Amino acid sequence: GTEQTSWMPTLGRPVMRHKQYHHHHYRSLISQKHAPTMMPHLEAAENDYFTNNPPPKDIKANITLAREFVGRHADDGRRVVLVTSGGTTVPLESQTVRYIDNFSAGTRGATSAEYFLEHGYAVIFLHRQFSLLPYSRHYSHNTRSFLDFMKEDNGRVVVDEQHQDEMLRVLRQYDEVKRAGKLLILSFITITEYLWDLREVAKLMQPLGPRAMFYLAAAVSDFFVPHDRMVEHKIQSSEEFSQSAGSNNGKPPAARTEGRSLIIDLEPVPKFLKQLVDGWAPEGMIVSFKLETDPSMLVKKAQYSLEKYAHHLVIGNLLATRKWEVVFVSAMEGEKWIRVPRHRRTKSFSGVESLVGAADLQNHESGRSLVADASVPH
Ligand code: PAZ
Repeated sequence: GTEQTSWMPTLGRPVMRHKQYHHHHYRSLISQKHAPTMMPHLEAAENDYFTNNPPPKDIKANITLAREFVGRHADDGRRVVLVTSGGTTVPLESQTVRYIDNFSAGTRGATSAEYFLEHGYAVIFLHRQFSLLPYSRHYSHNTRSFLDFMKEDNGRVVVDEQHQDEMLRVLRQYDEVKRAGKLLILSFITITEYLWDLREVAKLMQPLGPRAMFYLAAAVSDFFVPHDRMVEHKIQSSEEFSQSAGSNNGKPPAARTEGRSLIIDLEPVPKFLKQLVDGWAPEGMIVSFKLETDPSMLVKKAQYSLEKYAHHLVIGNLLATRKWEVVFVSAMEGEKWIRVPRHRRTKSFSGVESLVGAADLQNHESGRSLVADASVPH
Protein backbone atom coordinates (compact mmCIF):
# COMPACT_ATOMS: atom_id res chain seq x y z
CA GLY A 1 0.00 0.00 0.00
CA THR A 2 1.02 3.64 0.01
CA GLU A 3 2.16 3.39 3.57
CA GLN A 4 4.69 0.80 2.54
CA THR A 5 6.48 3.16 0.20
CA SER A 6 6.04 6.62 1.64
CA TRP A 7 9.64 7.08 2.68
CA MET A 8 11.32 5.07 0.03
CA PRO A 9 11.60 7.56 -2.82
CA THR A 10 13.77 9.90 -0.79
CA LEU A 11 15.82 7.29 0.95
CA GLY A 12 18.87 6.91 -1.23
CA ARG A 13 21.90 8.46 0.36
CA PRO A 14 23.54 10.82 -0.31
CA VAL A 15 22.72 11.44 -3.97
CA MET A 16 18.95 11.52 -3.62
CA ARG A 17 19.14 13.75 -0.61
CA HIS A 18 21.15 16.55 -2.07
CA LYS A 19 19.16 16.49 -5.24
CA GLN A 20 15.97 17.06 -3.36
CA TYR A 21 16.66 19.18 -0.32
CA HIS A 22 17.99 22.65 0.13
CA HIS A 23 17.77 22.99 3.84
CA HIS A 24 20.70 24.93 5.29
CA HIS A 25 21.63 22.06 7.56
CA TYR A 26 22.00 19.98 4.56
CA ARG A 27 24.77 21.98 2.91
CA SER A 28 27.29 20.94 5.46
CA LEU A 29 26.26 17.35 4.96
CA ILE A 30 27.03 17.54 1.29
CA SER A 31 30.56 18.69 1.87
CA GLN A 32 31.01 15.91 4.42
CA LYS A 33 29.72 13.37 2.01
CA HIS A 34 32.14 14.38 -0.70
CA ALA A 35 34.90 13.05 1.44
CA PRO A 36 35.74 9.49 0.43
CA THR A 37 33.34 7.03 2.05
CA MET A 38 34.90 4.57 4.50
CA MET A 39 38.08 6.40 5.41
CA PRO A 40 41.00 4.00 5.70
CA HIS A 41 41.61 4.89 9.34
CA LEU A 42 37.99 4.07 10.15
CA GLU A 43 38.29 0.70 8.52
CA ALA A 44 41.48 0.14 10.45
CA ALA A 45 39.73 1.06 13.70
CA GLU A 46 36.92 -1.36 12.83
CA ASN A 47 39.28 -4.21 12.03
CA ASP A 48 41.22 -3.47 15.14
CA TYR A 49 38.16 -3.52 17.35
CA PHE A 50 36.66 -6.71 15.95
CA THR A 51 40.03 -8.48 15.85
CA ASN A 52 40.84 -7.65 19.44
CA ASN A 53 37.41 -8.04 21.00
CA PRO A 54 36.08 -11.55 20.32
CA PRO A 55 32.47 -12.19 19.27
CA PRO A 56 29.81 -13.35 21.71
CA LYS A 57 29.23 -17.10 22.02
CA ASP A 58 25.79 -16.82 20.44
CA ILE A 59 26.88 -14.82 17.39
CA LYS A 60 26.50 -17.79 15.01
CA ALA A 61 23.04 -18.60 16.33
CA ASN A 62 22.03 -14.94 16.03
CA ILE A 63 23.32 -14.77 12.46
CA THR A 64 21.39 -17.91 11.53
CA LEU A 65 18.17 -16.54 13.01
CA ALA A 66 18.60 -13.11 11.46
CA ARG A 67 19.47 -14.52 8.03
CA GLU A 68 16.30 -16.61 7.96
CA PHE A 69 14.19 -13.70 9.23
CA VAL A 70 15.56 -11.13 6.78
CA GLY A 71 15.33 -13.57 3.86
CA ARG A 72 11.71 -14.35 4.57
CA HIS A 73 10.64 -10.74 4.88
CA ALA A 74 12.74 -9.64 1.91
CA ASP A 75 10.88 -12.21 -0.20
CA ASP A 76 7.60 -10.71 0.99
CA GLY A 77 8.76 -7.18 0.10
CA ARG A 78 8.31 -6.10 3.69
CA ARG A 79 10.23 -3.35 5.43
CA VAL A 80 12.46 -4.57 8.24
CA VAL A 81 13.64 -2.42 11.13
CA LEU A 82 16.43 -3.24 13.51
CA VAL A 83 15.47 -1.68 16.85
CA THR A 84 18.23 -1.55 19.45
CA SER A 85 17.19 -1.13 23.05
CA GLY A 86 18.53 -0.98 26.59
CA GLY A 87 21.98 -0.26 27.94
CA THR A 88 25.28 -1.97 27.19
CA THR A 89 27.61 -3.04 29.99
CA VAL A 90 31.36 -2.64 30.30
CA PRO A 91 32.80 -5.65 32.14
CA LEU A 92 35.86 -4.96 34.29
CA GLU A 93 36.95 -8.59 34.57
CA SER A 94 36.90 -11.47 32.05
CA GLN A 95 35.23 -13.63 34.67
CA THR A 96 32.84 -10.81 35.26
CA VAL A 97 31.86 -9.92 38.77
CA ARG A 98 31.76 -6.17 38.25
CA TYR A 99 30.74 -4.07 35.32
CA ILE A 100 29.76 -0.51 34.45
CA ASP A 101 26.15 -0.06 33.37
CA ASN A 102 23.75 2.76 32.55
CA PHE A 103 20.19 3.82 33.29
CA SER A 104 18.34 2.60 30.20
CA ALA A 105 15.27 0.45 30.89
CA GLY A 106 14.44 -0.25 27.24
CA THR A 107 11.12 1.56 27.33
CA ARG A 108 11.77 3.52 24.17
CA GLY A 109 12.92 0.51 22.19
CA ALA A 110 10.22 -1.90 23.37
CA THR A 111 7.43 0.62 22.84
CA SER A 112 8.67 1.72 19.45
CA ALA A 113 8.95 -1.91 18.34
CA GLU A 114 5.22 -2.37 18.98
CA TYR A 115 4.44 0.66 16.87
CA PHE A 116 6.69 -0.47 14.03
CA LEU A 117 4.87 -3.81 14.04
CA GLU A 118 1.53 -2.06 14.00
CA HIS A 119 2.71 -0.11 10.95
CA GLY A 120 3.55 -3.25 8.98
CA TYR A 121 7.24 -3.63 9.67
CA ALA A 122 9.04 -6.80 10.61
CA VAL A 123 11.17 -6.04 13.67
CA ILE A 124 14.53 -7.36 14.79
CA PHE A 125 14.60 -6.38 18.44
CA LEU A 126 18.20 -6.32 19.62
CA HIS A 127 17.96 -5.64 23.31
CA ARG A 128 19.84 -5.81 26.56
CA GLN A 129 19.04 -9.10 28.24
CA PHE A 130 16.18 -8.70 30.78
CA SER A 131 15.29 -5.17 29.67
CA LEU A 132 11.73 -4.42 28.57
CA LEU A 133 10.24 -6.46 25.71
CA PRO A 134 7.47 -5.46 23.31
CA TYR A 135 4.00 -6.45 24.60
CA SER A 136 5.14 -8.08 27.83
CA ARG A 137 6.46 -4.65 28.90
CA HIS A 138 2.89 -3.78 29.89
CA TYR A 139 3.07 -6.36 32.65
CA SER A 140 6.73 -6.65 33.61
CA HIS A 141 9.23 -4.47 35.46
CA ASN A 142 6.30 -2.84 37.25
CA THR A 143 6.07 -1.99 40.89
CA ARG A 144 3.27 -4.55 40.75
CA SER A 145 3.94 -8.19 40.07
CA PHE A 146 2.26 -9.83 37.07
CA LEU A 147 0.43 -11.93 39.66
CA ASP A 148 -1.42 -8.79 40.67
CA PHE A 149 -3.18 -8.88 37.30
CA MET A 150 -4.52 -12.36 38.05
CA LYS A 151 -7.17 -13.87 40.22
CA GLU A 152 -8.47 -17.31 41.03
CA ASP A 153 -11.79 -18.32 39.57
CA ASN A 154 -13.16 -21.77 40.42
CA GLY A 155 -9.75 -23.34 40.74
CA ARG A 156 -8.43 -21.70 37.56
CA VAL A 157 -6.18 -18.68 37.10
CA VAL A 158 -7.75 -15.84 35.12
CA VAL A 159 -7.02 -12.17 34.49
CA ASP A 160 -9.03 -10.01 36.81
CA GLU A 161 -11.96 -7.97 35.49
CA GLN A 162 -10.24 -4.64 35.66
CA HIS A 163 -7.44 -5.70 33.27
CA GLN A 164 -9.42 -7.85 30.85
CA ASP A 165 -9.93 -5.33 28.04
CA GLU A 166 -6.41 -4.00 28.00
CA MET A 167 -4.80 -7.42 28.26
CA LEU A 168 -7.01 -8.85 25.54
CA ARG A 169 -5.96 -6.03 23.22
CA VAL A 170 -2.25 -6.56 23.96
CA LEU A 171 -2.56 -10.35 23.72
CA ARG A 172 -4.27 -10.16 20.33
CA GLN A 173 -1.53 -7.93 18.95
CA TYR A 174 1.14 -10.19 20.36
CA ASP A 175 -0.47 -13.37 19.01
CA GLU A 176 -0.84 -11.84 15.57
CA VAL A 177 2.83 -10.79 15.49
CA LYS A 178 3.89 -14.28 16.60
CA ARG A 179 1.63 -15.99 14.10
CA ALA A 180 3.03 -13.87 11.27
CA GLY A 181 6.62 -14.37 12.47
CA LYS A 182 7.28 -10.64 12.39
CA LEU A 183 9.33 -10.24 15.56
CA LEU A 184 12.82 -11.61 16.10
CA ILE A 185 14.22 -11.07 19.58
CA LEU A 186 18.00 -11.06 20.03
CA SER A 187 19.89 -10.00 23.12
CA PHE A 188 23.25 -8.64 24.22
CA ILE A 189 24.79 -7.79 27.56
CA THR A 190 28.16 -6.12 26.92
CA ILE A 191 29.17 -3.32 24.58
CA THR A 192 31.23 -5.77 22.53
CA GLU A 193 28.32 -8.20 22.14
CA TYR A 194 26.14 -5.30 21.05
CA LEU A 195 28.62 -4.09 18.41
CA TRP A 196 29.17 -7.58 16.99
CA ASP A 197 25.42 -8.18 16.74
CA LEU A 198 24.81 -4.76 15.21
CA ARG A 199 27.48 -5.23 12.57
CA GLU A 200 26.49 -8.76 11.60
CA VAL A 201 22.75 -8.07 11.50
CA ALA A 202 23.27 -4.83 9.53
CA LYS A 203 25.28 -6.67 6.91
CA LEU A 204 22.60 -9.35 6.65
CA MET A 205 20.04 -6.60 6.06
CA GLN A 206 21.87 -5.19 3.02
CA PRO A 207 19.78 -7.11 0.46
CA LEU A 208 16.73 -5.21 1.77
CA GLY A 209 18.17 -2.02 0.27
CA PRO A 210 16.05 0.98 1.23
CA ARG A 211 13.54 -1.34 2.92
CA ALA A 212 15.94 -1.63 5.86
CA MET A 213 15.71 0.74 8.79
CA PHE A 214 17.95 1.13 11.82
CA TYR A 215 16.42 2.66 14.92
CA LEU A 216 19.22 2.92 17.41
CA ALA A 217 17.59 3.57 20.78
CA ALA A 218 20.06 1.53 22.87
CA ALA A 219 22.16 3.50 25.34
CA VAL A 220 25.62 2.52 24.14
CA SER A 221 28.72 2.87 26.32
CA ASP A 222 31.21 5.54 25.28
CA PHE A 223 34.11 4.07 27.25
CA PHE A 224 35.16 0.47 27.71
CA VAL A 225 37.87 -1.96 28.74
CA PRO A 226 39.48 -3.57 25.68
CA HIS A 227 39.75 -7.34 25.85
CA ASP A 228 43.56 -7.32 25.94
CA ARG A 229 43.62 -5.05 28.98
CA MET A 230 40.97 -6.85 30.98
CA VAL A 231 42.02 -8.71 34.11
CA GLU A 232 40.94 -12.34 34.30
CA HIS A 233 39.80 -12.63 37.89
CA LYS A 234 37.74 -10.66 40.35
CA ILE A 235 39.48 -7.42 41.27
CA GLN A 236 40.69 -7.65 44.85
CA SER A 237 40.04 -4.89 47.32
CA SER A 238 43.50 -4.86 48.84
CA GLU A 239 46.91 -4.67 47.22
CA GLU A 240 48.24 -7.80 48.96
CA PHE A 241 45.91 -9.97 46.90
CA SER A 242 46.04 -8.01 43.63
CA GLN A 243 46.97 -9.81 40.42
CA SER A 244 50.40 -9.02 39.05
CA ALA A 245 50.35 -6.23 36.50
CA GLY A 246 51.61 -6.53 32.94
CA SER A 247 50.30 -10.04 32.27
CA ASN A 248 48.11 -8.94 29.33
CA ASN A 249 50.45 -8.96 26.28
CA GLY A 250 52.62 -6.45 28.04
CA LYS A 251 49.74 -3.97 28.13
CA PRO A 252 48.87 -2.46 31.48
CA PRO A 253 45.68 -3.91 32.94
CA ALA A 254 42.77 -1.43 32.81
CA ALA A 255 41.89 -1.96 36.46
CA ARG A 256 44.24 -2.01 39.42
CA THR A 257 44.16 -1.21 43.08
CA GLU A 258 46.32 1.51 44.53
CA GLY A 259 46.29 1.44 48.27
CA ARG A 260 42.63 0.92 49.00
CA SER A 261 41.42 2.70 45.87
CA LEU A 262 40.39 1.13 42.61
CA ILE A 263 41.79 2.84 39.52
CA ILE A 264 40.04 2.10 36.25
CA ASP A 265 41.43 3.30 32.97
CA LEU A 266 38.79 3.20 30.23
CA GLU A 267 39.34 3.68 26.52
CA PRO A 268 36.95 5.28 24.07
CA VAL A 269 34.59 2.97 22.18
CA PRO A 270 35.21 3.60 18.47
CA LYS A 271 32.33 5.53 16.89
CA PHE A 272 30.72 2.93 14.67
CA LEU A 273 27.84 5.02 13.38
CA LYS A 274 30.04 6.11 10.48
CA GLN A 275 30.71 2.50 9.52
CA LEU A 276 27.02 1.69 9.78
CA VAL A 277 26.07 4.61 7.56
CA ASP A 278 28.75 4.12 4.92
CA GLY A 279 29.78 0.50 5.10
CA TRP A 280 27.40 -1.87 6.85
CA ALA A 281 24.07 -0.37 5.77
CA PRO A 282 24.72 1.96 2.84
CA GLU A 283 21.12 1.99 1.65
CA GLY A 284 19.17 1.75 4.87
CA MET A 285 17.37 4.53 6.68
CA ILE A 286 19.24 5.32 9.86
CA VAL A 287 17.72 6.93 12.93
CA SER A 288 20.01 7.49 15.91
CA PHE A 289 19.21 8.81 19.37
CA LYS A 290 21.13 11.34 21.39
CA LEU A 291 20.77 11.53 25.14
CA GLU A 292 21.92 14.49 27.20
CA THR A 293 21.26 15.84 30.67
CA ASP A 294 22.18 19.49 29.99
CA PRO A 295 19.35 21.09 27.97
CA SER A 296 21.70 23.62 26.38
CA MET A 297 23.74 20.82 24.78
CA LEU A 298 21.00 18.68 23.28
CA VAL A 299 20.21 20.26 19.93
CA LYS A 300 23.83 21.22 19.32
CA LYS A 301 25.01 17.69 19.90
CA ALA A 302 22.21 16.22 17.79
CA GLN A 303 23.09 18.56 14.90
CA TYR A 304 26.74 17.73 15.26
CA SER A 305 25.98 14.03 15.07
CA LEU A 306 23.77 14.49 12.01
CA GLU A 307 26.45 16.45 10.21
CA LYS A 308 29.24 14.14 11.18
CA TYR A 309 27.54 10.89 10.19
CA ALA A 310 25.23 12.22 7.46
CA HIS A 311 22.42 9.82 8.26
CA HIS A 312 18.69 10.57 8.19
CA LEU A 313 17.54 11.59 11.62
CA VAL A 314 18.76 12.17 15.13
CA ILE A 315 16.16 12.05 17.89
CA GLY A 316 17.34 14.01 20.89
CA ASN A 317 16.08 13.57 24.42
CA LEU A 318 16.93 14.65 27.93
CA LEU A 319 17.23 12.11 30.71
CA ALA A 320 14.68 13.83 32.92
CA THR A 321 12.02 14.51 30.27
CA ARG A 322 12.58 11.66 27.80
CA LYS A 323 9.18 10.12 28.42
CA TRP A 324 7.21 13.11 27.19
CA GLU A 325 9.41 15.16 24.88
CA VAL A 326 11.91 14.57 22.14
CA VAL A 327 13.41 16.67 19.39
CA PHE A 328 13.74 15.44 15.82
CA VAL A 329 16.80 16.87 14.10
CA SER A 330 17.00 16.16 10.38
CA ALA A 331 18.57 17.76 7.34
CA MET A 332 15.17 18.25 5.80
CA GLU A 333 13.23 19.73 8.67
CA GLY A 334 15.82 21.12 11.02
CA GLU A 335 14.69 20.99 14.61
CA LYS A 336 11.20 19.82 15.52
CA TRP A 337 9.95 19.12 19.03
CA ILE A 338 7.35 16.48 19.74
CA ARG A 339 5.62 16.59 23.08
CA VAL A 340 2.89 14.63 24.80
CA PRO A 341 1.09 15.87 27.89
CA ARG A 342 3.01 15.00 30.96
CA HIS A 343 0.05 14.13 33.16
CA ARG A 344 -0.96 11.25 30.92
CA ARG A 345 2.23 9.43 31.69
CA THR A 346 1.47 6.07 33.25
CA LYS A 347 3.57 3.04 33.98
CA SER A 348 2.99 1.58 30.56
CA PHE A 349 3.08 4.80 28.58
CA SER A 350 6.36 5.76 26.99
CA GLY A 351 5.24 9.22 25.90
CA VAL A 352 6.82 8.86 22.49
CA GLU A 353 5.00 5.91 21.13
CA SER A 354 4.10 7.64 17.92
CA LEU A 355 7.76 8.16 17.11
CA VAL A 356 7.51 5.13 14.96
CA GLY A 357 6.35 7.63 12.35
CA ALA A 358 10.02 8.50 12.01
CA ALA A 359 9.86 6.52 8.82
CA ASP A 360 7.50 9.11 7.46
CA LEU A 361 9.49 12.10 8.49
CA GLN A 362 10.45 12.80 4.95
CA ASN A 363 6.81 13.38 4.22
CA HIS A 364 5.41 16.59 5.66
CA GLU A 365 1.84 15.36 5.64
CA SER A 366 2.51 12.38 7.89
CA GLY A 367 4.95 14.43 9.94
CA ARG A 368 1.92 16.38 11.10
CA SER A 369 -0.14 13.30 11.84
CA LEU A 370 2.73 12.08 13.95
CA VAL A 371 2.35 15.00 16.29
CA ALA A 372 -1.41 14.68 16.28
CA ASP A 373 -1.14 10.98 17.09
CA ALA A 374 0.85 11.88 20.13
CA SER A 375 -2.09 13.63 21.68
CA VAL A 376 -4.58 10.79 21.29
CA PRO A 377 -5.04 9.07 24.63
CA HIS A 378 -4.15 5.38 24.67
O1 PAZ B 1 15.54 2.90 27.55
P1 PAZ B 1 14.81 4.12 28.10
O2 PAZ B 1 13.42 4.21 27.53
O3 PAZ B 1 14.86 4.18 29.59
O4 PAZ B 1 15.61 5.41 27.57
C1 PAZ B 1 15.67 5.67 26.17
C2 PAZ B 1 17.01 6.32 25.79
C3 PAZ B 1 17.18 7.62 26.51
C4 PAZ B 1 18.16 5.37 26.13
C5 PAZ B 1 16.97 6.57 24.24
O5 PAZ B 1 15.91 7.39 23.93
C6 PAZ B 1 18.29 7.18 23.76
O6 PAZ B 1 18.47 8.37 23.78
N1 PAZ B 1 19.24 6.36 23.33
C7 PAZ B 1 20.58 6.78 22.92
C8 PAZ B 1 21.41 7.12 24.13
C9 PAZ B 1 22.80 7.55 23.75
O7 PAZ B 1 23.64 6.65 23.60
O8 PAZ B 1 23.05 8.77 23.60
